[in-house]
Amino acid sequence: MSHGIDATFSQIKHTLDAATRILVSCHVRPDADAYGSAIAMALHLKAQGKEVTLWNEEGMTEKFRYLPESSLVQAPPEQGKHDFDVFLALDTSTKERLGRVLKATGQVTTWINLDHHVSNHRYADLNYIDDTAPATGQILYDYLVEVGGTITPAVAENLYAAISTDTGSFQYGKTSPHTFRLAADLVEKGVNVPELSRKMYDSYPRRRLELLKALLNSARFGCDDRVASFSLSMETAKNLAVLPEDNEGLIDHLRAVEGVQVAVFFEELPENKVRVSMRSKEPRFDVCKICGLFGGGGHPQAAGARLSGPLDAAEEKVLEAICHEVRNND
Ligand SMILES: [Mn+2]
Repeated sequence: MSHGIDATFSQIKHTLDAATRILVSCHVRPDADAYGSAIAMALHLKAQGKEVTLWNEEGMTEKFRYLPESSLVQAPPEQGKHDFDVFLALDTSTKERLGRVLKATGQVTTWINLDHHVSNHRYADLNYIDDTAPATGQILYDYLVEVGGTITPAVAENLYAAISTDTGSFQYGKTSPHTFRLAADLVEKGVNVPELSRKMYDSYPRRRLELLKALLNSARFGCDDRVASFSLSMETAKNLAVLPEDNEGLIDHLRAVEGVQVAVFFEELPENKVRVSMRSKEPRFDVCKICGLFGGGGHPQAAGARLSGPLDAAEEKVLEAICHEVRNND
């Protein structure tokens, strides 16, 4: 799967310096780390005078429009293929996770891949993968500091949103002293913490609460109450007019229960597919490994996979695999 090299920031900078047309992109079902990193990088490259295109399969979703300069994000065109000197993929562990962006991409001279997923396939010519970083936003911060890029207030807010959300508000295991120091630096560079936090965490549509009600009604506990799950059928999603981004973070309600080691969210998708998200409370229960059994990946404490339906059969299969893993790692 590996074609390219593990690159340094300075090799990446030299490649970007020599390029004119640069495509910046990030994974399908984007979160604030994907969008925030991509917008921050696009702003940096525009300031360098580059012709920057920023595509995500879904364009800009309603939920993340609070990110400064979010209108830079466009959906890829339905027709035609576009050539670029550099394709810069951020927070994206496999090429396939770029989705429809790939279809609109023609010739690319150099692929660059900056990411923090341990399961990254190193699919680019230049790969910079740091799985000790809690967010791709932190890697981007380190990059900008090393190459002497200017961190404007808009760049700072995008990076702060990326890091705050991917660390669960600076709580998860990979949150380091460096993470707190760079967050402080971003605040000095213009992040309005209360206002941005309100937009990130206290501005959900009521629809999301209705979805949570439905999900909690489907909650089940297994494996001696150490594995908690809930599921969303396409019928319920349709009845509540749920948008894909509405369910982000709801799984935390399951993980937050005392004694629960692994939380699981099952979502029925079209074409008899099921999307599974997992969160684990401790690194010894490695959900990236479990998701790997089903062709997925991610991080040891936050991972996902897609498998074939129907929903109830997928639930049984996955819950059994998780219980096995939990019991093996006591
Ligand atoms: Mn991330």
